[in-house]
Amino acid sequence: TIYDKHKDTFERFGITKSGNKGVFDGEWKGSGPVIKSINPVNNEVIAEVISGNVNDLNTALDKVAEAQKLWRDLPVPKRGEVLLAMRQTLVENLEPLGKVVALEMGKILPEGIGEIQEYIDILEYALGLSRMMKGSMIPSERPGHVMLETWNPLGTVGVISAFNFPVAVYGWNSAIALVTGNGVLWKPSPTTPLVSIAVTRLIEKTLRDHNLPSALCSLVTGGTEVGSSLAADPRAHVLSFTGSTKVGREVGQVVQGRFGKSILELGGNNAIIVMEDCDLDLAARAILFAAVGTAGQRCTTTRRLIVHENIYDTLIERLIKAYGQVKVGDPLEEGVLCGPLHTKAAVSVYEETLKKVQEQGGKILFGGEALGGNFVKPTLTRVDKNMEVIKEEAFVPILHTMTFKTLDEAIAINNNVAQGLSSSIFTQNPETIFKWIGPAGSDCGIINVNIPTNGAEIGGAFGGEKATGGGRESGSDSWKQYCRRGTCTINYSGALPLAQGINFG
Ligand code: UN1
Repeated sequence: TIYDKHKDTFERFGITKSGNKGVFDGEWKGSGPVIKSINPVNNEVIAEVISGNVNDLNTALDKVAEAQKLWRDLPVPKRGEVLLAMRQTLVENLEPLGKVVALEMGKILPEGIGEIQEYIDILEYALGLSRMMKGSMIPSERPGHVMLETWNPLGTVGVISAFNFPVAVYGWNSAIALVTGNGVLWKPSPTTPLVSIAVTRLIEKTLRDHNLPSALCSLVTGGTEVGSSLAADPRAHVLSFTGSTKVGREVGQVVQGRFGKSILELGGNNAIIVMEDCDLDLAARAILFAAVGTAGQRCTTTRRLIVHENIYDTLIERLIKAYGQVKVGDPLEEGVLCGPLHTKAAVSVYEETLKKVQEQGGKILFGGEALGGNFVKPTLTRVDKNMEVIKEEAFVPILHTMTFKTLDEAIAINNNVAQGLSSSIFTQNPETIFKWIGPAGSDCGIINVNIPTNGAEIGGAFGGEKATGGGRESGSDSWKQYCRRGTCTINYSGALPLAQGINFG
């Protein structure tokens, strides 16, 4: 079996074939239904996990809150030291963890490892932040007064993550939540429980080694019931949700309804614009990674290709050649660039999307076949910019191509979808670049030039506008969302001058 074949890797993280406990709140437990982790290569069960239920969640939320009371009092650089130790553990487990991601999610091994690397990177970022998380002093209009801005933890950050980045998204959220002094409650995708157990075990050990309550980073695997309860629970002061726009809209409203703070990372419908003056070779290589990487299952995957009409034929010819060389297969096999789709259901999405393309008058230029099991052939279509099918996000490796005549038209096409996550333009012209990143340019949260739409670094704020939800995670000043901002006005004058010069009695 697949478990036996990779027994050493699983045993390293204490994962057995059955009876794994899917809840951690300082202790390993689980009283919910048994869930199966399935290998997308052949849909064989890898291992079984006893997931959590709403009761488990209830207890865990209390445990996190208790642990956070200790954690919040640690000087921030001391928190940084703990994050540094977490980083070390991940470095030591980089490859085996990446392998568990590949086995359970289905992405190729280099991308599985890359995802752990993202977690390592954000821990380094958070370590730096632990020495730089400064507030500010603001000039007061009153004599003998000082105004300060302080940043304190909010309490508990609930993280609901998706199957496609089962580790990195937790990494971004937990590293920043921890350095800012919060506790974390993680509800991973029900289809990737093993890697969340593996990661939690490593974090548990690090916290214990530092004599800290390990419930600080708790885990409750489970389904919709657990997710909905977490969203509705006022003990989750921040709720960071990654998933579909449909579910995200509900989650956002529930969290808003209790005046919690939500960070939403929802669907994308990312485009690349290819200008006539670009380096075509570079563009073709970038497009291949952007559209085929992770079998089209990144929220940042390029789904629409907007090409200047004069170079369309040349570029498509190159892409067809490049697509022809993509090896589809077992994600652990060397040389394979495109693994299986995560679930069998995604194969239907692939087929239905292509059916719609044809019904709406589009054509398939390359691919278009399901290859059995969860495997599909990465596909290029020719569409018209007004077709309905290209307005939806299909989480599969289909790239819709279309032409444009002017830059304004290309930008309008880029912006003419509900989603607003990532975008990129290929050009060598500075005027084009600055228009693209300016007020009349891309309306996305991520606005690239001469690189793919996917594969963002952790240093910037990650997230998007419109139906993507508006949240920003990872670098830049995203950490502020995990904090309670205090505006403090301190009077040391001995008198009581009121603001705005008001005279009161
Ligand atoms: C996601 O697909 O949910 O920019 C996250 C990227 C990765 C993160 C993707 N760093 O493609």
